[in-house]
Amino acid sequence: MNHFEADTIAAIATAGGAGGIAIVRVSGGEAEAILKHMFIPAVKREYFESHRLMYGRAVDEGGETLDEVMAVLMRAPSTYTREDVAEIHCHGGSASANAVLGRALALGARMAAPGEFTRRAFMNGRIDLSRAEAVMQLISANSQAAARASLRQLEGGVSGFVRQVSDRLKDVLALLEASTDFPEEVEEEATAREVAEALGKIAGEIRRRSDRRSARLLREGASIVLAGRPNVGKSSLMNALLNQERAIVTSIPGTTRDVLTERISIGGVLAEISDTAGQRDTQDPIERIGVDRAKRAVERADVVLIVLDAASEMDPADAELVKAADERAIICLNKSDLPPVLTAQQLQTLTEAKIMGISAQAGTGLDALIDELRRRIAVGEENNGQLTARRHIELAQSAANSLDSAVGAIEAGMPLDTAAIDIREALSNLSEITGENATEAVIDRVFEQFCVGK
Ligand SMILES: Nc1nc2c(ncn2[C@@H]2O[C@H](COP(=O)(O)OP(=O)(O)OP(=O)(O)O)[C@@H](O)[C@H]2O)c(=O)[nH]1
Ligand SMILES: [Mg+2]
Repeated sequence: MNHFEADTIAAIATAGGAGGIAIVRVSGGEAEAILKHMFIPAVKREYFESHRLMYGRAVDEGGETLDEVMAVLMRAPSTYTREDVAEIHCHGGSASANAVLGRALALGARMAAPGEFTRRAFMNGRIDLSRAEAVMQLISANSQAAARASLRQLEGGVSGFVRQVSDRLKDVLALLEASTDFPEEVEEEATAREVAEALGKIAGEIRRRSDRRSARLLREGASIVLAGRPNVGKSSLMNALLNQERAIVTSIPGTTRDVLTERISIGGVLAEISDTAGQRDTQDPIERIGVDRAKRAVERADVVLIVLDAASEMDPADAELVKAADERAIICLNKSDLPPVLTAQQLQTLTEAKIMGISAQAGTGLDALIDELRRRIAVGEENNGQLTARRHIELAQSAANSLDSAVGAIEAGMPLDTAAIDIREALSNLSEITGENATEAVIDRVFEQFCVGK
């Protein structure tokens, strides 16, 4: 891609609100001239050395001090945008940064659109589209795991994967073309088998990398919901897992009325844990709403902790929950500090779900429970390099589907060039991930989601 002619843009690059420093960023051909007009270094100098931080004053057109600042001029091409970039580090809060930005605009810069700095990095060929999206994801990452995944993309994980898979598909395509161009020299049936096998393998790899569940876990975190009849100790367990007295605990059944959600980090994956109202038939209209909300929370959960009271007989509400337990469920047999009435052996005859004995009050069994939760919501190492952006996943899945249909065509004994069409389709989807053949509209949509100043 060529360096493209553009005007000079400016924006506040740091988040709004109070803070130690705020940074005004200017990028484009006029960045140096603008900086020299509005910044007076404490140590007088004619020439601004590139990439060197200078202390001084930002001044208005009359030479009055706007703020005491640090400034740096970074000459192209070793900059974020590959254009000349100036950054002025002002005192935090919006007043000073706004005054400095206002001055840069008065000197001829234009206010940057959302994501425009990163868009320029893309247009100037410094990063591909998937890396630009990684920048955005990193900014909004809300857990260590999400940040790590974004960083891997930023380091080119997605681009590398796309390149590697595309190269292999091109090899397969070459093989197909040889067999259709010189049918007399190629063993058609052996080629077909070889191609189908290679395509199936590639499709599988693409699918593993574009697993929707792992992507959602990385992006949004997992949701863990506590469910159970009243008074079994759901709120006590919530507090024990959070290590704080968050939910109200009493011996009165029906204490919790609403869904109460808190965030915790389990093995670097962000999780939202929700305490819910005890599930029972009730005449109390408020409690009934709470029970409905509890049921809906359970439907959406990644993991459901079904809490039972080990010190009392199972009642019909317990039985219903145990019967409904699916692969997301962990049955927590709580109050194991009391003399046992309901046992794990009894439950095993009713459900396949994992059963764990715990005491929310005494704290026993909680480490094992947390380990189990960690295993359930972990995004496995085999998903190292997992695509996390929705756009990438959609494109990767379409590519995998095209490859499946190529395999289908070959297995149905159709001519090999039918498969070639599907492979080209898959290649086109893959190249859209890195933006090689992304349309202006796709590019616009990607950068629209950025914040101003990035
Ligand atoms: N002995 C013992 N008592 C417990 C344990 N966990 C909770 N309790 C007691 O059980 C009672 C109910 O606890 P909660 O945590 O409020 O129960 P809940 O399931 O949230 O109840 P609702 O909000 O009414 O649905 C309280 O008196 C707790 O102290 C436990 O592990 N052992
Ligand atoms: Mg409760």
